Amino acid sequence: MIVLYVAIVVFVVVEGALFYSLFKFRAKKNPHASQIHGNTRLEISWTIGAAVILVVLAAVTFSKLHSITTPPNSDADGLSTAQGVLTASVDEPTPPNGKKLTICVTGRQYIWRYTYGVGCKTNGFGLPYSYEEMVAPANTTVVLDLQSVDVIHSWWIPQLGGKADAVPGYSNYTWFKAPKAGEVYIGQCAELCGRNHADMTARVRIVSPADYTAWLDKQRTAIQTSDNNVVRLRTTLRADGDM
Ligand SMILES: [Cu+2]
Repeated sequence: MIVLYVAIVVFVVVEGALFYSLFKFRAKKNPHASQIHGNTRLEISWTIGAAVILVVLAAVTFSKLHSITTPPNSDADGLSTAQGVLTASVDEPTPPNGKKLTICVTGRQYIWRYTYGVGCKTNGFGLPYSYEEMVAPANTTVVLDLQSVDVIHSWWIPQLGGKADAVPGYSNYTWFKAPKAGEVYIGQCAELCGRNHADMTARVRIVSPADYTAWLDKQRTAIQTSDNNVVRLRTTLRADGDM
């Protein structure tokens, strides 16, 4: 926005001078164009003016860079268990107070999987996970560790930040802090990843920290129940000689 405002001022001044000159010195009234030599004072001032604008924009950019690469702390009413679980990763972005919720986002043809509570380098076995829809607590700094198990995908929820590639064998990081429970943000894979690339959508549902904890428990139980059912089915099939 700062760049836009500066650009608007420059645009209005330049275009204003152009139209003023077109009108004031139009050929009908000035059949013989006057030949004037450079105006030293004018030339020096617009050179200095342009340089000052550049310096200001560079200063603003560098002062903001930190907030792009370093996530902010979670709010006081955020998820209290976002304790910054120790990971082996040294490049995972962490808020100044070290507390965050890490979610491993795995891209695969053609769906996103979310493992809650760890980065992708840690074995997330036994942890709750979900596909397609991510559930995240409000007012909490959520750091996403992005990876892929097949081809390159790209995580993109426009309202939660820029695109970040999910690459096999390599972690990319991004983060967001959503302010309001009840919001649903939608996005899609932004890297052509195969035949059903267009179907690879993603959704992030923001809930209150309490609802998040409750949802995690429910998800954990549901996964455990399904796993038990599979084991039981397998045992039955094996006993019947069908497997
Ligand atoms: Cu994809």
